[in-house]
Amino acid sequence: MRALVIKKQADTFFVKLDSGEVLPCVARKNLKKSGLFVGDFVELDAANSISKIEKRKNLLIRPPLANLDRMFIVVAPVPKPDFYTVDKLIVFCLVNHIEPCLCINKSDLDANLCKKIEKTYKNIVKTLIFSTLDESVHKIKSQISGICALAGQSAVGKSSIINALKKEAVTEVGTFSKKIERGKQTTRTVQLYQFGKDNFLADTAGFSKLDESLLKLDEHSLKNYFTDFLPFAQNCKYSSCEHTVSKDCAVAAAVKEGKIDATRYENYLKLHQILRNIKKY
Ligand SMILES: Nc1nc2c(ncn2[C@@H]2O[C@H](COP(=O)(O)OP(=O)(O)OP(=O)(O)O)[C@@H](O)[C@H]2O)c(=O)[nH]1
Ligand SMILES: [Mg+2]
Ligand SMILES: [Zn+2]
Repeated sequence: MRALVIKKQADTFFVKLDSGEVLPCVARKNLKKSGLFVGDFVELDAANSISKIEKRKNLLIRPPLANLDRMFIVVAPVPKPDFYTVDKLIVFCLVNHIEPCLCINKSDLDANLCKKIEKTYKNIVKTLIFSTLDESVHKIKSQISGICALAGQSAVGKSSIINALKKEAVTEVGTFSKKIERGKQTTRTVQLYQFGKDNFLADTAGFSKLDESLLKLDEHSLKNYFTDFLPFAQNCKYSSCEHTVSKDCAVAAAVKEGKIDATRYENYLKLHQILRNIKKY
């Protein structure tokens, strides 16, 4: 029988069957060793033990989560937006076949700044503007497709989004005693909340300080993941141009003309430099 791991608690894996039923299961020893993660699609044997893991689309380490389809990258007017983190997360998504969606939260605080952020990013990723303080937060619901997770710097409102939508989650998995819940918090378990039949949102506080080494990318290919540079890059004098020096570079020229966002370009240069240095060691 096929199932999806939606929560892990000590040695117990909570799996959702196609019927919608949620079962607590154990995994065969060999699987436990090689690793079994929330987001894994698995096979159950006759005794309801997990006997097989399906091939993964991707696997994230921090937070541990398999088969992520979509990432909601959250920013807000407060705390001051960290666009380096945003741009890095977008690259991370594209490299790992995850669809990025930029969520601009706390629109109640500064609607103009939210619109400005939207203008910069709307041709790069899907963008949503909302506030968790009113109904607009529900815009995110129709975007929850497959296995999704929230990402972004601390205090942008990721947990608030989960809390605003939680009422509508189909399954809130497991009712554990308060004591057990408290004991588990230190291990920072990942949990999938279900919205509709096959759509899930992970409640996690990870990703915010994603390590550049996790991009698993060499600096030469970074330019391909800044999709807003591509139309200009065709006019660089050399097709191998990595847009790091302004001579003969149409991307650098487009930045000067205000056709490419200057902060994005700075973030590109910073990331390019860091990836180049990582490779040396
Ligand atoms: N004004 C306003 N405040 C908000 C909104 N959403 C969240 N907040 C507040 O922002 C603060 C941080 O929210 P959290 O949901 O804890 O942020 P987080 O992203 O989960 O933070 P970490 O768990 O540290 O990564 C809280 O004080 C929330 O009440 C919003 O739409 N408008
Ligand atoms: Mg939180
Ligand atoms: Zn160039």
